[in-house]
Amino acid sequence: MRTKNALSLVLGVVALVGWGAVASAQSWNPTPGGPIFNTVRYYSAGQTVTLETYSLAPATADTTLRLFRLNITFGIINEVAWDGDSGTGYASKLTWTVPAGQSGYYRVAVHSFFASSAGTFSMYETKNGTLTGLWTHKEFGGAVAYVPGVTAGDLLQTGFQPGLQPIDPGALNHQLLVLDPNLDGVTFTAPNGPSNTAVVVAPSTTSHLWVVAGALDNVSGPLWLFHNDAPNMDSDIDGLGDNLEQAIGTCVSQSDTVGSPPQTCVTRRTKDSDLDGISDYDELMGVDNPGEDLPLRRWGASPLHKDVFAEVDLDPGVPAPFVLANQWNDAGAPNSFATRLWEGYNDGTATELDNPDGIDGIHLHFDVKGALPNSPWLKKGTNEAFFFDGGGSNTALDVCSDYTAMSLSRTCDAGPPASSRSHGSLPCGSD
Ligand SMILES: [Ca+2]
Ligand SMILES: [Ca+2]
Ligand SMILES: [Ca+2]
Ligand SMILES: [Ca+2]
Repeated sequence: MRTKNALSLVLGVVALVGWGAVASAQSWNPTPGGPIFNTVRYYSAGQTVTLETYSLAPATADTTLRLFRLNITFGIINEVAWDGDSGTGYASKLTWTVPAGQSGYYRVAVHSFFASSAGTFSMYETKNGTLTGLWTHKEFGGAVAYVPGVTAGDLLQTGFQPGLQPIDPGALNHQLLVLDPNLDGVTFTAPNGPSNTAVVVAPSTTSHLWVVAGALDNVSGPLWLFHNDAPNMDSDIDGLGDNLEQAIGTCVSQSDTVGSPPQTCVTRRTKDSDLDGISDYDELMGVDNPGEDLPLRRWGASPLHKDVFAEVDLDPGVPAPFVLANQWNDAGAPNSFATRLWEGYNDGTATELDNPDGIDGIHLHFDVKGALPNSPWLKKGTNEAFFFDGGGSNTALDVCSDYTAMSLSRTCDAGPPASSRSHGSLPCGSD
């Protein structure tokens, strides 16, 4: 019951290569088209379990059905059965008898290999012929990447679609299902990484793995999958593996070069290839400190281009906040504060600014979350890389009070009581 699916997978990979989704051997840009549906069930030894999908829609929808035995922590999984097309049409059906001693929790997963075969399905479950479960009109999706040359310990981790243009923000809340060369499932994870990305540690060294990426929300857009070899080879100890950095063009080590014309990385901090003060890792994977979850790539950061992130806070002392609000309008609003600032930062050439990607200007990104509450004029617009919700902006008064309460040493330049802090050069801000 596996042959049809294996065949469609091979054909699909040919199609993947054909439309260029395989960007390199270290990164891929799949569009999941939906979530990897999964649910946990309890099965008892001796029971014969049947699961079958049906009523697939649209006509191109093609389920793959998998059954995993869970360990007590629901983490490490062992696939006990899977099926591609044994149901009606492209639907799936499997029957499995629980062996002696294997009573316990099992995960049932339904996915596609390509966005083009995602859709909705219904499914029933029987135990010894008695109907015990029914799911109707559930979404499923998933897109596959072929990951060659995997060493045990390597990280397979998702990232966001870069938000450099007014575009679909891409898939959010990522899932990863890892399959071995025989297409057997070896591990599955719901969002477990920074900003609800997904990270899987390769369990063993192998010629290749198949990785199915899913997305719980905002399913229309793509995500990125990175094969990060850092745990095995990271010469500059920045959290990005040598092979990954080689592929994306950032500094691998001090003997490396970056940009065009090539410049030696000796004069650069190899952990910060574009010398903008944000590390290569943070620009690609985001910041994941306690209480600080910053998907910088989604907000437009590039490890090969200078970026400035500015938090916009409201000074409650301004007598007419709406005047200020009117100045923080959407990108491109003529002569607004935001646009004038953006134009100033966008002035220099790539050579003058030493941007490794060869693109002029410094990219300026504004965190405007809550800076101007209830303002009818403030809009984030469609370009999240210009205006984004970093979750940290506020009125300057509140933020400074927070810092005082938290006994942090960072100085503030606004808000009472003045006696409790010095007037420093840093503006108030929580991120
Ligand atoms: Ca590195
Ligand atoms: Ca680096
Ligand atoms: Ca940087
Ligand atoms: Ca940058």
